[in-house]
Amino acid sequence: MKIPTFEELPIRKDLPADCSWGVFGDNDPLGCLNFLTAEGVVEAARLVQSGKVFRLDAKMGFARPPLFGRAPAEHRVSPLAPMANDDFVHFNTQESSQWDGLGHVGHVRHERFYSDVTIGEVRNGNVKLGIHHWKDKFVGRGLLIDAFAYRKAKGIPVNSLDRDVYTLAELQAAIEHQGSQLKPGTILLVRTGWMESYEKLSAEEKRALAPMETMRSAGIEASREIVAWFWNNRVAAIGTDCPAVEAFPSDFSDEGILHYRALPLLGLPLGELFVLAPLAEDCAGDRRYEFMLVSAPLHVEGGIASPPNAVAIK
Ligand code: UVW
Repeated sequence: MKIPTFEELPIRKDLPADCSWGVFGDNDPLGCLNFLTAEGVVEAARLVQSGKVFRLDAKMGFARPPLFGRAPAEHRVSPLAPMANDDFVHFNTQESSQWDGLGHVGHVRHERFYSDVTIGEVRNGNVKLGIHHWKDKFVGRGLLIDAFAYRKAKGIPVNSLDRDVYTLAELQAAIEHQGSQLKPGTILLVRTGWMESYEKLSAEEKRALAPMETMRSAGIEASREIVAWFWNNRVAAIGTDCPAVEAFPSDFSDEGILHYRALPLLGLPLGELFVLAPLAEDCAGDRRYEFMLVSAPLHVEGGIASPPNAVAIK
């Protein structure tokens, strides 16, 4: 299948600029996950050499209170028989680590989600873009860009708990610094250092940071150039250890933000609040920043988002 370059998008004149709609067929629910292939899974399995497994999800409920005003998770044990138990977990799929599904954010001006889907379609079952379409698609080569370590190595200050932007040039330089390569069909993980800084805050400081109005975070550049680079390199998804992938605050009335460029326009899954520090430490130790990544999102018909349920296997 011939994939157009970013500069050749959109594939029809009546479609929004910089969108990939129709490249993988009408009503495609996968977006850039289409760059993950069966051959890619076999190649990714060859990267498993030490047998070390790194869980990429934070514990449910790690953020107290949850960020952006989201509700806390509830867990209740329910007796089934005198010596048997069940339990219930009631949670917002974005209260901890998460993949933003393609029904999460629609474009502010075009008022459409990926594949030209309407808000009505998403809110009435989300049949076309539900997370269930990803149930067995999210496996392939992972590559960690340790942008945080790169900055430290170069003596560039980082303030993860402020609106500090990791530029495209820095991500590219970090890849070179690591001796890594960006290959087609890669799930990118980018470490900003946010999670570790957050963990060091006091309970009071966490409470003060959590609301939408006061949240501040480092993140990656939001630009046409960076999404062109992702698309032209066949990046399948991006997971980060910060709350919004892009630096926050970001202005949701600005159609240039990464949430619009990635989710509705390109169908590029965004992952937030991933645990990357233990993986980064291991990668620095053996200088191998690539691994097999296995993510099994919730099998929920019409789901909007999901904990990644992800492991990196080295
Ligand atoms: C924000 O930018 C608010 O992030 P999320 O994808 O969690 O909605």
